[in-house]
Amino acid sequence: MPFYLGFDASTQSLTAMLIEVDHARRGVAALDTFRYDEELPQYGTTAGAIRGPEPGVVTSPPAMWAEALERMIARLARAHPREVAGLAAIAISAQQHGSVYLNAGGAARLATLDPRQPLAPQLADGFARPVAPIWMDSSTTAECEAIARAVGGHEILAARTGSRAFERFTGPQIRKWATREPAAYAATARIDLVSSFLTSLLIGAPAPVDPGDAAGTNLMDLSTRGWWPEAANATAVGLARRLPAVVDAKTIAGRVSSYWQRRYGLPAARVVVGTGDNPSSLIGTGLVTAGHVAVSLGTSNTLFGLIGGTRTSGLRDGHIFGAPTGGFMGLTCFANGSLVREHVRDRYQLTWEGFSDALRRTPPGNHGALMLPWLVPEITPHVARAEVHRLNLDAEDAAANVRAVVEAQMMAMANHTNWMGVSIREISATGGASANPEILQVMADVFSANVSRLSTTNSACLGAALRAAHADVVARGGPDDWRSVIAGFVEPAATIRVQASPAAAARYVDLRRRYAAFEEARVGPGPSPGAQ
Ligand code: XUL
Repeated sequence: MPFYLGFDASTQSLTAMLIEVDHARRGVAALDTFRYDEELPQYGTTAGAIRGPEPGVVTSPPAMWAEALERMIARLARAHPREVAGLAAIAISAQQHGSVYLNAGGAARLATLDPRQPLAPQLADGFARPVAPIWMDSSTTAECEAIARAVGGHEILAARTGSRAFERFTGPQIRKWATREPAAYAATARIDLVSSFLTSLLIGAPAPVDPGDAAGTNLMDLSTRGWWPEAANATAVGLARRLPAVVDAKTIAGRVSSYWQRRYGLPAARVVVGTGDNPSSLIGTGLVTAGHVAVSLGTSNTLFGLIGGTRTSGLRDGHIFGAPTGGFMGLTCFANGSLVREHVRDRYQLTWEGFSDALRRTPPGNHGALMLPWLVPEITPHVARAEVHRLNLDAEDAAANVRAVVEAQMMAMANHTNWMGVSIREISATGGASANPEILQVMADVFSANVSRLSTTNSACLGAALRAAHADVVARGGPDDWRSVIAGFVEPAATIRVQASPAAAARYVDLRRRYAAFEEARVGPGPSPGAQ
């Protein structure tokens, strides 16, 4: 009776989900999560990250991720020995864009880890760079422009790689490191994405990346699903040989290494190539066919769905990534997600129940009050510095400010996803805040769509476990059939299904236009895709 294990290494926490996939029994056998700040305080992170020293710089310690992985495996082996012994395959989902820099010793050490010793200290001198820049970093505007200029402009970069140059993308981050620290870059043997770093730790060898995560680098050619030499050359000298291979998303990267087998009694289970949290959520929300989108309300807010073709012309706000199902997915990402919701809750000394109550007590449209809640530099639209703006809104009115934040997040998502060319009638909501029906009601009204919440809010982690199951079935010679793999796992929770109120939806037609004008007045229409 096979069990499958998915890990989701998100910005703030590591989650593990064990699922059982059998004809008779299908379901979640175990779920465990821990927050880095609380369980590994010695790394000094806040919400999993370290800000500064320069403005816009946001990093995490990769050693913390390695230690978190080991602690989680130890916990699972202790608490669920039967399921762990029956593991057939494992897959990683991880925050996208972050990069881990190993020196030659670090890359070689993967294969020679001593099972009598903990993992993190054995890697300590293997990092060419002790920190990993993560997706919240917004410090590479100059590098974005330089890379775009070198390949012929943002529009060409978008057409080839699925995105114009974005500050958090791995390519601009690598360029900054390589130009500022040339000696350390020269000593870098390998640059991993977070997903391939953790997968490498599991298999004890350098792991590849899939086209979902590789597309978040500004370095992958969508048409070949391999690295684009021009972009690699525009980014850093000798980059291509330092990058992991890009392979199909159902590739088995290796087997669980002897380190984990000997230290924690894991079987030699298959390990599937890892992917980003958004491609993984695509599976975990059951979006294996086009025409349906998901909104994830996590540290970042993202809206994504499968798309037909690649629609890259004029691509300014969003991204095209490879999808785990083999085609392409569109995605738009907003940096001001859960941190903003938590900030308003705390600023007005509310509980989450009080937050919901504020939404219940205020009318859709908020009497015309608007807010631009950019507490951290925003990705969509591009806002370089944290700033908050209010219009017709009293900063002391707690309830109106709660509604203004939620409406702003939903209107920004609705306005900035037109490029996907999908008419949005059905939304699957996921991520922590999707547990809140009042937030989902605002989503339904703003998008004028039906919203359903799936029974898990951990869709990235579920997606990882399902990817493990799918790749294992295919590796055993079974059918490449996503529908049968996800069946029974991604049904919408019966309890939460929200419909738009026609009256409220009508009010947002005008308010969305006013929100767009307010936004444009503050940031301008943004860099044109052709601008250099
Ligand atoms: C997507 C993005 C975030 C991260 C963190 O482009 O930057 O969603 O993957 O979750």
